[in-house]
Amino acid sequence: MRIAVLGGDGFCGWPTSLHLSNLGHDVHIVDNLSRRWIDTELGVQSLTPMDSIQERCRIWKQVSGNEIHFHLLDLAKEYQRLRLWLEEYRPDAIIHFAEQRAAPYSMKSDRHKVYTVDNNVSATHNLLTALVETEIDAHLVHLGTMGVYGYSSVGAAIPEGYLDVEIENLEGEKKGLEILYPTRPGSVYHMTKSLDQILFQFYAQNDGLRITDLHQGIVWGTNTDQTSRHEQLINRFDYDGDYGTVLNRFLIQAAIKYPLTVHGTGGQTRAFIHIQDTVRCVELALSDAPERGDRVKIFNQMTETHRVRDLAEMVAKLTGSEIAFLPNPRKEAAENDLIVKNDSFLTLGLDPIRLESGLLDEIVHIAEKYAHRIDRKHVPAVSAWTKDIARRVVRDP
Ligand code: NAD
Ligand code: USQ
Repeated sequence: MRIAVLGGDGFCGWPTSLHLSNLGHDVHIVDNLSRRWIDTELGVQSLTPMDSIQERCRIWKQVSGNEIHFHLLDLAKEYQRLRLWLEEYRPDAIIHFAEQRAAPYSMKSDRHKVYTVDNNVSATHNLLTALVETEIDAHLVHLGTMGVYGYSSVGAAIPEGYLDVEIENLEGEKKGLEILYPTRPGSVYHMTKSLDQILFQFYAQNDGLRITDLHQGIVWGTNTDQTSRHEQLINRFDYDGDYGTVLNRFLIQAAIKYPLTVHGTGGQTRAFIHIQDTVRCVELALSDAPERGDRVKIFNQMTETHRVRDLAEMVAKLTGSEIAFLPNPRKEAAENDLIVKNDSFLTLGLDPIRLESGLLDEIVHIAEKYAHRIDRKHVPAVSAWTKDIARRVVRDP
């Protein structure tokens, strides 16, 4: 297939591009490199040394013999170029990773909120309307998030997208209705992913677009089979207070003897998936495309759930680190349970990598190896969800 990977220079997009290219697909990365600019804005860099996207593609060709093409294009701001690009390349499938993905970055200031909404909602909508206009019947696979649902426990499993409810009509008769499982996003970033869901529902229903939305948990780990093939193919690894995700942050904190930064009691339960399983899930989703006229297919893309304090204890046990319980910079439930249905991918053949088996390897081969690249001042998470919370944020545990 000819596959467009939008956001293919990012943490999930790069290993996915390599994985699909390795399977023999003709891969075209489209990216505006905004994530690299945001590193510059924040004064941070990936823990792992990343080459330019052009250099990465050159090395991949050398290692595999396969070509990955790179196209510099802003999906949110360059609608006409996007349409022309689609008309010229006519992909069979499109994987859409191209959004601002950090919740803390999206809550930093009013400017960051505006940027995140403008970028994410416009990118998704521009893509959908361009597909309609060009009459390209590509299967669109979008990376959404588990966090659209919020974390208020009701003791029931989160289904894969839809909920059957019963309502009473004016005659007092009970009628069945299928609705999108209700969202309750916990950040401006997560809110944009909830808005994406409505855009997908509309374009699938109105124009017959074929869409799969992957509601992914927190991705951990760094390398995949393909990024490990050459040191210059290494994946990015974010550790700073805005873009670093919780488990990857604990791993680098352990490597530099920084107390593990647990927000609040650490009673937050979240869904996780290894980056190797992310790329496999995208492959599986591509093999199971919806037909024209189908509702949006929604998969929960996660393999296990953990409480933040349990993760900190696991890392502390492996490394001897201290744990610091800090005032939470976010507005979120202090404690929650989380049960998630993920039958679709298991049925399609996913055999998940478990956290216990991969953690030590990640500490030794990534966190400790590149510890000299860490700037300690960028480790604290200081982006506060409200002005009140900002007054209580701790900058140095
Ligand atoms: P990332 O920031 O590393 O990659 C996103 C890429 O998209 C970057 O290369 C960026 O330059 C590009 N991009 C952003 N806006 C663009 C635009 N307007 N036009 C063109 N390119 C643009 O993020 P990631 O961690 O790889 O996440 C990819 C997707 O997966 C995101 O949509 C995110 O919401 C979702 N996701 C990520 C995680 C995670 O833990 N990393 C978990 C669940 C879901
Ligand atoms: N947390 C800590 N200490 C830290 C960092 C985070 O206790 O040093 C806590 C947070 O308060 C939160 C939890 O860990 O309760 C998860 O935070 P995170 O930054 O790892 O994850 P999140 O903000 O939810 O966002 C990440 C990705 C996002 C993706 C989402 C999947 O950045 O792109 O959509 O995970 S999910 O969480 O399932 O919505």
